[in-house]
Amino acid sequence: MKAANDTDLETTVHWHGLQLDNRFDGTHYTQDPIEPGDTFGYGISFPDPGVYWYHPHIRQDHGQEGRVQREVTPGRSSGRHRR
Ligand SMILES: [Cu+2]
Repeated sequence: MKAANDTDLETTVHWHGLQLDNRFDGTHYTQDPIEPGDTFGYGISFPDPGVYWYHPHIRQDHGQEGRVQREVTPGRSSGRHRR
């Protein structure tokens, strides 16, 4: 997922409910901010059905957030519970 910062504030995108590399977590502890006009590529995937959410980490986030819903695909295993 590519995040494009079209605002005039630096930001990151913080993900909730995903297992991901720390460098893609999107907090200021793990990532340098995305400067206005820049982009950042997040290496994320959604192997399990569910609802996930994300929001910007900036000083004034104005309650902005988004959701990602990964639906169950009939006949397809997530691969996480195979033996
Ligand atoms: Cu968060």
